[in-house]
Amino acid sequence: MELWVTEYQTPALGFSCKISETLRTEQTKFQHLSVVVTEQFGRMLLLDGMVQTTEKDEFVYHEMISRVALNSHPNPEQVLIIGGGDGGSLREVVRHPAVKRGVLVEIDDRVVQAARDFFPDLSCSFTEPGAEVVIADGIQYVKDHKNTFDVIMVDSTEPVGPAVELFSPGFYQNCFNALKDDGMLVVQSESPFFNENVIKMAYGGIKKFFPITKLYLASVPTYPSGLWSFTVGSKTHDPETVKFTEASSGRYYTSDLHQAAFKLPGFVQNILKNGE
Ligand code: AG3
Repeated sequence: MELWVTEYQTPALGFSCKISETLRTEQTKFQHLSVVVTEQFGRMLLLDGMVQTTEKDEFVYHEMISRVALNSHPNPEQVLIIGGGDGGSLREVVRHPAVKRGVLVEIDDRVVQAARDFFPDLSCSFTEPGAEVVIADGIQYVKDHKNTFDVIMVDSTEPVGPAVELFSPGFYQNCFNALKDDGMLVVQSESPFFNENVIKMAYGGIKKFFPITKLYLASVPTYPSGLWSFTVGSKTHDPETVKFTEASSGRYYTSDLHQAAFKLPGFVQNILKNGE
């Protein structure tokens, strides 16, 4: 018998992968978690039925949520990640030469455990020098830390369940306050094809507090529509300007692509205009 896993990306569209094995399926305190082995993308982590990461395409998202900010801030020594319990973003952060300390604040310890058990290429970050894993509510954590971080990254799930508040103006304001005077915030802001309103919320909310607010794109095959957005809020440095070059290239990220990612299709420009 063939087994398939399907994420209903919209009420009218399913994304299905043939699976050879289910490694874990459980209800945690916060969400439903599963880890399956897909033939196409290798191991896949799903939360509440939504694909979070796969072995084969994780590099796109993790490089792009991290390296754009890290390579446009002149000295990102102290970095905070909210969410991202799989460790992929933390891996990118602790590998960056300027970073002295990368703090990951994840609300659900079962996500961290699933990464330890099944995603060694992501969870390798947990034990690297400078890495700290805190199991706590990121919303409270940013409230409790003022003027502390150079870069904050919000590697959240969709704005449902525990993540709703991570897309609110109040949260962005607390991030602003948790950043130093030249700090930068970057958040994952969903698909311009299917989540126009999320983009408007993230971009509009960040723009209220950060003098420089910009959106950029990357292709993530396993996420809804395959085209994914990230929004950066910056206090002083322009995130479109690359400070490092070839040394920081990855499998997806390059210094040319850094700049190209900010060049937006017309319909995406319109989402931003209409959201203002
Ligand atoms: N966080 C963003 C995943 C959003 C995917 N949405 C969906 N599948 N509907 C990814 C966490 C990776 N560290």
